[in-house]
Amino acid sequence: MDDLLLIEPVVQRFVGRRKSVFAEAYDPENDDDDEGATAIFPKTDEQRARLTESVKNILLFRSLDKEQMNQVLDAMFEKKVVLDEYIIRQGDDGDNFYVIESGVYKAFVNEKHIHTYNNSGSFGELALLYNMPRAASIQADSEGFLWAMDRQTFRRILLKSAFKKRKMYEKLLDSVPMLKALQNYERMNLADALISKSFQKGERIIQQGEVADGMYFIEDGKISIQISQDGGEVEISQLGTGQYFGELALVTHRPRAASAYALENCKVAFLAKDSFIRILGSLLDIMKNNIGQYDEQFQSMLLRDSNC
Ligand code: 1OR
Ligand code: 1OR
Repeated sequence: MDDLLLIEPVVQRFVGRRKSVFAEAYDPENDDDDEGATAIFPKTDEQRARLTESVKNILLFRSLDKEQMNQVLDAMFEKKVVLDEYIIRQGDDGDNFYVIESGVYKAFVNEKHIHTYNNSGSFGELALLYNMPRAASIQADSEGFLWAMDRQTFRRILLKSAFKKRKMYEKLLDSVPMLKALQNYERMNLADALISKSFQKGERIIQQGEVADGMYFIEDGKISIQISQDGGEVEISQLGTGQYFGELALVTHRPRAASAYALENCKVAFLAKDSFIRILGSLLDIMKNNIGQYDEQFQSMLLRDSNC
């Protein structure tokens, strides 16, 4: 019973829908849990190659520089996993962060299956980032190999950069209506994946007809969407802060349907195609619905123009 009382508030924080977990009073700058020397685990070339491959797509590592990345690679150690083994138990203190090299792992909150990791990804970051008990249990559904990093090293290398990024995108992600449908945990992963880009007034961000590499959320500034017509380009819409563009080609698997220009100096957050598929997959229906409205908007635009 005592255990349950301990676990509930934690789970609530990360599984609740609309409550922001970014707005933590917790300040990593005032946390001295990140002191101490980093353990180094020597690796063969073959091990290092496997590890490098496993961490390639870990979103939390995206903001690390080369030196920090090397520290991460040095500090990780291999862990063999047997079928049905519990790697993490909900409510425990956090010891390690794990990156999956191989194997299938299931996540449970209060015994309810909430997620399956299939031979890729990572888990165990929440308890270490927020200094809280484990929010979920993770059990192996096959044999496998994990790469682990101890709590001190994780916090020393990753805490500040991860926090900075999650905080930075808090306002933006809160301002995009479509993203309200994401769970808090998914929104945090999205923050890890975003990359800020700036464009000067007049600069082209997307060119009609090109292959898509990702989509954009507007942090600040105005964007003009234009389509080619009679050898020139005509504006079909303008977008501002909190709106997004460049999702259409990713959803339809077709070339860019329009071009996008910065109408003033703009700041946008870019979400690469691979992260889009992983994180926003659950929003595909909402996006398709919004895309359906492009046609209606266009038709009413034509009608308006012909009435002028
Ligand atoms: P941790 O250190 O709390 C358990 O240990 C880990 O399970 C946790 O870090 C995450 O890495 C991982 N909500 C919370 N934690 C999750 C979730 C999750 N999925 C995986 N973990 N949700 C699933 C969202 C698809 C929300 C549950 C409703
Ligand atoms: P994309 O990946 O095709 C161009 O790259 C982006 O412009 C597109 O995703 C949308 O995000 C955005 N038709 C097509 N794309 C549009 C439209 C649009 N509006 C914004 N985009 N129409 C606008 C109607 C007002 C219909 C025109 C035929």
